[in-house]
Order: sequence, then C-alpha cells, then structure tokens
Amino acid sequence: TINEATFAATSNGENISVKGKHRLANDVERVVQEHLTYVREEMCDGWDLIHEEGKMKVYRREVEENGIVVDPLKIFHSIQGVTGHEICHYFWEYQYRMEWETTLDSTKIIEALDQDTVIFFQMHKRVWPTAQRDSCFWSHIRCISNSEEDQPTWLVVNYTTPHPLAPIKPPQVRLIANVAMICETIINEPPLNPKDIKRENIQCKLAYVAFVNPGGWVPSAAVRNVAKREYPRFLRRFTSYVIEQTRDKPILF
Ligand code: H13
Repeated sequence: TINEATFAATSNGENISVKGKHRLANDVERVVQEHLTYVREEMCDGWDLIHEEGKMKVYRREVEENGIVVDPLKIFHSIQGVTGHEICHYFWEYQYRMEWETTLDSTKIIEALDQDTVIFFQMHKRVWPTAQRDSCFWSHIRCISNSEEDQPTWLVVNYTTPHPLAPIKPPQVRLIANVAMICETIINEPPLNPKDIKRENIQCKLAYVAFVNPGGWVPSAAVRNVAKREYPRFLRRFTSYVIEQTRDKPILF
C-alpha cells in the first residue's frame, strides 16, 4: 500500500494521484481548512465596511503587492427562504453559471477531478481599461456536519491552478484567485415534525471571501471602484436568482 512517506518520495513535489485521491486533493484540503479558520476571524483592524444594503455587508482591507491591488474582501449576508446547500449548489454547478454571472464571456469545465471537484476555464468580460482576463481554477463543493442537531455548513472554494489545457497566451492576462462561499442554514421556530419546515422558516447565513490578484498592473482606483460596484451587484443578482429558482421546489437541506 502507498502511505504518506511513499507519496512524498514518489511525488517529488509534483502533484500525482494516489489511491482514489486526485492529484490536487491535498491542496483542496488545505485551502478548505484555511477558509474555515479565516471566516471565523473577527473583523477588526484594517477592515472597512465599504457597502451596506439590507442584510448585506461588504468589507474590504486595502492591500497592495508590488503596486498591484490585491484587497481581501469579505461579504456577509443573510437570505430568507433558502438553504446553504441550495446557495452552494447554484454557485458551484456549471449549468447555471451563465444565468447569474454578468462578468463572464464564457465558462467551461476542462477536467473533473472527482464528483465534487472540477477545473473551470473562464473568460472574463473586459471591465478594465487594460487587457482582458481569463481564469483557470479548481472548484470544490463540500458539506461539513458540525453536530447531530445543527444543519451542516456548505461551502464552495474556487482556487487558481495551472492546467495543460489552459496555457496562458499573452497578451491574455490570468486572474489569480482564492474565493470561498461558506453557508449555514438557520431554522427559525422549528416545527415538531421536520417535514413541516416551510421556506418561511429558513434562512441562509452566507459569507463570501475573495482574494483576487488582477495578474498585472491596473490603476488602483479603477480596480477598487470596479470591486466596490461589482461584488454587491454579483451577490444581489446571484441570491435573487437562487430565491427565484428554488421558490416552488422542495427544500434541499
Ligand atoms: O465568484 C464569482 N464567480 C465565480 C464563478 O464564475 C468565479 C470566481 C473567480 C473569479 C476570478 C478568478 C477565479 C474565480 O470565483 C463572482 C465574482 C464576482 C466578481 C465581481 C468583479 C469584481 C472585480 C474585482 C477586481 C479585482 C481584480
């Protein structure tokens, strides 16, 4: 059998697949755990509330690396009538993407690593006064149960990865991203019989976290203005889309 030591010895720092685990499984595990830790951290020093709209709160920390804006962003929201599973399902699934995404020219799956992990290649709309951007990232969906009584936490992580089917062709510029959607479901005034839970009794508490590097210099003010406008717009549109899609469907817990 192959153990950790053999894995380390044979992998030689490369990602190879071992025993039912795909070649990026360790990366996925690490990034998922980092997000679960990071999302619980308090929002204090350095975080600015840049937008508030109903229950949506958008926070940003201004950070530059070599003169490039890489501001971390966190959005908290609470959505009535949907579950965390539903939010993550519509966020992760390829088939719905172009129905709610307004910032993309195209999206495609270039590899499926396992049932819950795929690699996307996306062409982004040109929103900046500079080169168009593309992205290539693994996208993973997961359900984490915390206890018998509580509803599980659902999350989706999108994380940039290179791929032979998606070489960077200059002048094309690649976005570098580490993005997570993390959701909890709250059941208000739970009826005695779980079968009697109605959409009006449920609520999804959502956290959306984004670290995006534009992959090349863009005027700081331009990136910050676009981000401040586009992230709330995305979440507004996406959550209305999920509410609309699930309205007359059985609740997906
Ligand atoms: O998360 C969003 N969309 C995902 C599904 O299409 C893909 C996203 C991703 C982005 C970039 C690279 C890899 C993955 O997770 C919604 C994104 C909304 C973006 C609003 C635009 C903001 C512009 C910010 C500029 C920063 C450089």
